[in-house]
Amino acid sequence: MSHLKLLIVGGFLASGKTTAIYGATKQLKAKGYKVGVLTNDQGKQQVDTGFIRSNGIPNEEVSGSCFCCNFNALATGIQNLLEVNQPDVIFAESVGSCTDLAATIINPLLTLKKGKYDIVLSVFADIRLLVAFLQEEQPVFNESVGYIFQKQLDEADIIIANKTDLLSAEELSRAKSVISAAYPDKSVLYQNSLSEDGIQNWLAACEDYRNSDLRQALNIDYDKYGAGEAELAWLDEEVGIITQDKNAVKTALLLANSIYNKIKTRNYPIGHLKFLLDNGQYQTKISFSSFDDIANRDQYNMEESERVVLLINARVQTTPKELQEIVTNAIIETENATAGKITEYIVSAFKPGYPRPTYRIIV
Ligand SMILES: Nc1nc2c(ncn2[C@@H]2O[C@H](COP(=O)(O)OP(=O)(O)O)[C@@H](O)[C@H]2O)c(=O)[nH]1
Ligand SMILES: [Mg+2]
Repeated sequence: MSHLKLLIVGGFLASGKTTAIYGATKQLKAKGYKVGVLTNDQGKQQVDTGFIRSNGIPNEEVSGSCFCCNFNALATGIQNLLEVNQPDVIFAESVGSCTDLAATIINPLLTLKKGKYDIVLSVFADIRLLVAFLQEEQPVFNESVGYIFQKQLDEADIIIANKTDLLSAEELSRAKSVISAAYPDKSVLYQNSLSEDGIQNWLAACEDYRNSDLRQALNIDYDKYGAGEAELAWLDEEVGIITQDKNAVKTALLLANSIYNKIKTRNYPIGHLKFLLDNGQYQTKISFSSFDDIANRDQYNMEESERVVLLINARVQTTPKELQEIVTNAIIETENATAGKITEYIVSAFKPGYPRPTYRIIV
């Protein structure tokens, strides 16, 4: 790699951005490259940041705002990674409900730091959600959320139709014809981000991509975009679980499942529902989405313990109040069912504000 690559990784909630970044950092490190990851969320306690750091990857976090609405924190994060670790490749994962990155991130970076690095915007989409969206099937999310999903893909340098392993060969071939017909001029990768080959292929596509020009800005209605953002309530919460008979991990998993089941029962579409489970020695990430009936756990070997801390990040199409009530009720029920003691430490439930980017550079 001749000079710094800044790989901006966008795309909808739970599309697989962090998974792909993690896989890519492993491959790059094995080849002797230095990497850094910028994580970002509007909440303050981020599962992704915990996950990246627990894997020993140099990290800077932008919290409390998306990259575009706090461009200076993004620029500082990049600078800090450069000064401390001199990475060859920096991955910057944007908030899953964020779009207009070409005009608000890439163009300002290219304008301020002319020629210093190559930028590639990869936009991930869960292939199942993408096909459902393009075929105008019963939408999973409401129209303004769908608007964000569409705008994200429209501005991609490279589209990653991800999680191909979850389709049969026949479904995949149908999906490919629907997607390529919708994006005839885009470079589209059909990817399984859990496989080394998939990640290798993505890195090769990013390496080959050369475009140092300012990007074409999206034609976007910020009122509609802001409405979509506000549809998805946010909850960040840290809970402590203490048990007497060493089954805090099991209790935490029961709690995670109970929260998921309560949201599902109410038919609230899930943007993401993810947990970072920490038993004092190890951390493991657990994710749910609207499609999955079972949780995806990124590691399965967590040892039982008397106490654990569970960090919860939820983005769900409902009100913050209801989301908070669901979690509180799940905690009470889990406590009653297990005799564990569950304490809510830090809770924050909100709707993101109107997106007001620091810069918007249009060509
Ligand atoms: N089967 C499958 N699961 C995936 C793939 N990529 C990501 N996932 C899972 O999708 C969930 C959300 O992934 P994550 O990387 O957190 O998504 P993000 O919100 O876009 O960063 C996790 O449970 C991942 O293990 C993939 O290619 N195939
Ligand atoms: Mg992520």
